Parts: sequence; structure tokens; C-alpha cells
Amino acid sequence: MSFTERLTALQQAHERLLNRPNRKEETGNGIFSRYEYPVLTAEHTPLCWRYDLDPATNPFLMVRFGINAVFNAGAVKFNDKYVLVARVEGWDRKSFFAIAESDNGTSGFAFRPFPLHIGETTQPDTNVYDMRITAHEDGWLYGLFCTERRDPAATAGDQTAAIAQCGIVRTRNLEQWERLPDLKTTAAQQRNVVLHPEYVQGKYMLYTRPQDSFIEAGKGGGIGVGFCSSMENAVIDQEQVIDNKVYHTIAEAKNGQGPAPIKTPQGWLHLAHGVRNTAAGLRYTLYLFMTDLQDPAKVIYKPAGYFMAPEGSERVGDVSNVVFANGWIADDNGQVFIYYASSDTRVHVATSSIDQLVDYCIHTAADGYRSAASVETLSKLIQKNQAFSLSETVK
Ligand code: M1P
Repeated sequence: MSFTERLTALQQAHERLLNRPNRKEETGNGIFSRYEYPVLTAEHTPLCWRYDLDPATNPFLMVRFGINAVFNAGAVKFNDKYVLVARVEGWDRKSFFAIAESDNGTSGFAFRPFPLHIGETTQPDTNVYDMRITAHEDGWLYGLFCTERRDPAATAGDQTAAIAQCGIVRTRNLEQWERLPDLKTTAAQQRNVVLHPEYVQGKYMLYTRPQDSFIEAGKGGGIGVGFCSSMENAVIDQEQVIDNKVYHTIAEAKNGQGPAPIKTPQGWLHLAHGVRNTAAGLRYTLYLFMTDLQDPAKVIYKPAGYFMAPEGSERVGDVSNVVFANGWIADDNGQVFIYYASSDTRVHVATSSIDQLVDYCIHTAADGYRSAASVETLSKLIQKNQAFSLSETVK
């Protein structure tokens, strides 16, 4: 195949991928609906990112900058577009951020020409990932993300020990980004830090995830909250864990806030991830909970177990058995677009509504933390259903 033939084939395949319609699953579980295709993958990245298109310098038209995965995307509605700030990871294992946008939220996501230039602090980041976008009532769009650097205390032979902290950027137009100093807290490490969209008692409120070491949460590992007076020099002196990890639950190992919570008349709606141990390694699922409108640090509803777990092909990828979400968009008509990534490889969408998600939170039984309590919950449901005529298939 000549250079030109190969380029044409690549361009046609890319066009087809970007223009592919996405189909909503038919029945679903009543809580949300999945879609047939992922909305973003490594193959969605522009060809001019991956190939040197000059036949003189790249006669074989080979990949010059490999993209390994596109996942864990922050999300915001901006100028009527559904905007994802995706984590793009190269073959070199470094992640960076790039914006992809769509007119309908479920298909046609196309990357902007360049990745984000977010700047660095005096302590350069080795790796950045998982940005949460918050449109704060102060007028800025903030992006809080994880910045990772090698642990300075690591021995020469240990090239894995890292320190994770929360990096902060802000923008008004999603084009120029201002890098602010990293968040300071008393915890050794932080991941999954998210800014609440409103002031709480005159302060910025942040969801945190204090942890003792890089992978293991240790004494930390729950979703915490902390307050600070300024985002230009964000310092949290005290963190209070509002949703802890618990033995023999989907969040026994650690958990973390997903995107910023959505305000509803019944309370703040939160999407989070929980991590449990298995013989095959860690398993990441998503769960929902609600907090009090006046006191977002007070959990008022928390259904038992997971809201979404990896299914089918979602279960396989670079880090298998993972669903992770750091972006969702609630439209004015109440429709909710949940952008979740599977197995650290690609981004999907699921749709629901505020009414469905709130109903799910309020009317799904809480975890009883014992098998007998689960049997009790199930028996009550069966008992109640005796009063209703069931479908012909149920005798
Ligand atoms: O590999 C699964 C996820 O692991 C981390 O999440 P957490 O901080 O909760 O352990 C993050 O690195 C995340 O990006 C990744 O998807």
C-alpha cells in the first residue's frame, strides 16, 4: 500500500469512527441506560497526533506518538456542547488532558486540535490525571486533578514509589488555563480531590481522599471534606471523613468522590467509586449517595452496594475489572449524562435523569452489613410483591 493509499484508509476509518451513531440499550435496569459504543477511545485521537504526515520524514506512515488509552474524563456543558476533559495516556505511560466535545452528549465526540497546556508549578509533575471540572459560583471553572511525582524518599532501586497530590487549574473559556499552587493538606497523599460547586459557610469546600501511601489507603481511604478560604493558595488544615471504607462492602479497600455533586431539591447527588479486593486483584465499581442541601458533609441516603459495575467488554483493558467516573452532566431538562471509563482504557456514556437517580438513592435499602440483613431486605420486597400480579413467567 502506498503512503497515500494508507493515509486515505486511515482517514476514512477515523471519519467513520467519529460519525458512528450510538444506540441506547433497550431495557436497562430502570436506573440508567448504557450505550452500545464507547464515546472516546485511543482511536478517536486525531491522526495528526499519532502520525507524522510528511512522506519525506515518515515514508512508512508509522505511528510516531502512540496513544495507549483515553479514559477518566471530567465533564462540563459549555456553550451548548458536551465537553469532556479526557485523560489521554501515551505509549510512554504519561497522561495529559485533552478536550473532546459533542453536540448531543452520546456520539460524535471530536478532539480539539491541541491537548491542554496547563503549566507546571516549581515542582514539575511526572504524571497528571483524572481532572474533575467544577463550575463554581465564584465564576471560574476549576479543574482539580492528580499530580504524581517520584517519592524523594524512595531508594535508588525503587522506581515505583510515588507521591500523589491535588493539582489545581482554572479557566473561564476552556482555552486559557491558569495553574494554581497544589492543594496543601496534612495527609501524606491525596487523590480524587473535587471542588464543591457552591461556597459552604463562606468557604470553598473540597472532597478529599487522604491516604497514607500511593496505592494502599492505609488509615485514610474514605471520602473526606475540608474547607479553605482561597483557591489561589488552597490549604486545608482539617479533613473530616464523611463516607468511610467499610469491611466486606464494595468499598472495603478505598473509595473516592467522582465528579462534583449535582444539586437536586432533595439533596446533593454524589457519584463515587468503591474499591474491593478479590483474588484477581482490585475491583472498582461506582456507587451513589446523597448529602444534605444545607450541610453537604452530612450523608442522608446511601443505597447498598454498587450502582454500576463493569460488564462484558468493559471488564477487560489495561487495568481490568474497573469502572471509574469523574464526569457527569445534568441538563436543564433533568437528563443526566454519566461519563464512565472502563478498565482504564476507554470512555462510555450512560444516561439517566435526576428523578431516577434520586428515586434510586431514596428508595434503595441501605447496606445492613450482614447476610441476614440482606435476606431481611429481600424478603420484605418479596412479601410486598405478593400483592401484585406478576408476569406470566413468574409462578
Ligand atoms: O486503576 C484504577 C484507578 O486507580 C486509581 O484510583 P484510586 O485513586 O481510587 O485508587 C486512579 O489512578 C485512577 O486513575 C484509576 O482509574
